[in-house]
Amino acid sequence: MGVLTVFLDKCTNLPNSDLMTASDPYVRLELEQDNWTKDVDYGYQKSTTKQDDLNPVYGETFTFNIPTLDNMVLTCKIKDDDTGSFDDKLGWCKIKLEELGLSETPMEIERVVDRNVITANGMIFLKLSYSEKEQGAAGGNSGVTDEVDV
Ligand SMILES: [Ca+2]
Ligand SMILES: [Ca+2]
Ligand SMILES: [Ca+2]
Repeated sequence: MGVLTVFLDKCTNLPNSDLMTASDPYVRLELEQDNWTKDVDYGYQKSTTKQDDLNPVYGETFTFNIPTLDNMVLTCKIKDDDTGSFDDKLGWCKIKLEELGLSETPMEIERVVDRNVITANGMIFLKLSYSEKEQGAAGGNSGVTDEVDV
């Protein structure tokens, strides 16, 4: 097993979708293995919501336990928190992890999430790293598996 670490830095120039105030953006990180035959879902994680902020700074770290980077796709969806109605979409991007050559040293990634002609594009800024972690590899106790409470 390995561990994918996603450091969500910030977003910039997000579109506004609220009438009297600015958008209240949060980021939903979805991880999926996009296979030829059958896709494998590795779930999603959500950032906090930043109230009335089109340039939200998060500084939040998320980890996913995954067996490999092969065919892995990280989808970032940015949405506006709207109580009482469906959350508006503010932007999204798909990042193919296999092509990046990730290592344990965090790699800075910036992607367009909302393409604009006149104004600046909406962007997301992340740092991604991946480490292959051996399970239960503490000393030479072969045959003994560490139990981890979740
Ligand atoms: Ca809205
Ligand atoms: Ca708002
Ligand atoms: Ca809102």
